[in-house]
Amino acid sequence: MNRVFEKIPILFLITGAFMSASALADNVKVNVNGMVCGFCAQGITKKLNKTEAVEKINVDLESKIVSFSIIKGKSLEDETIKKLLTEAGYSVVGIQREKP
Ligand SMILES: [Cu+2]
Repeated sequence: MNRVFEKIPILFLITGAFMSASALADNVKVNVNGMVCGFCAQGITKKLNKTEAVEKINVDLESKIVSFSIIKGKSLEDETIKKLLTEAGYSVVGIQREKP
């Protein structure tokens, strides 16, 4: 069970490297405390998907980073990200955005 989730970040890193050249959306990295297992990762992914503003969500439990891209033409404020994750029971340590 755990092994599957360990491989997911690597897959996303590889596909992400190919896609970042063409995508123009913001890439967001959120440092989150409190994520401990695959269920946390699933829950957070679901929460973010509900906003319908993000894609390519990746949860890296080891580095405690949730990363995703903002869909072109949509936006998601830092405050909203913080609120969503805090409501889910996690604490946001920091948010970084980078334009490709
Ligand atoms: Cu968990």
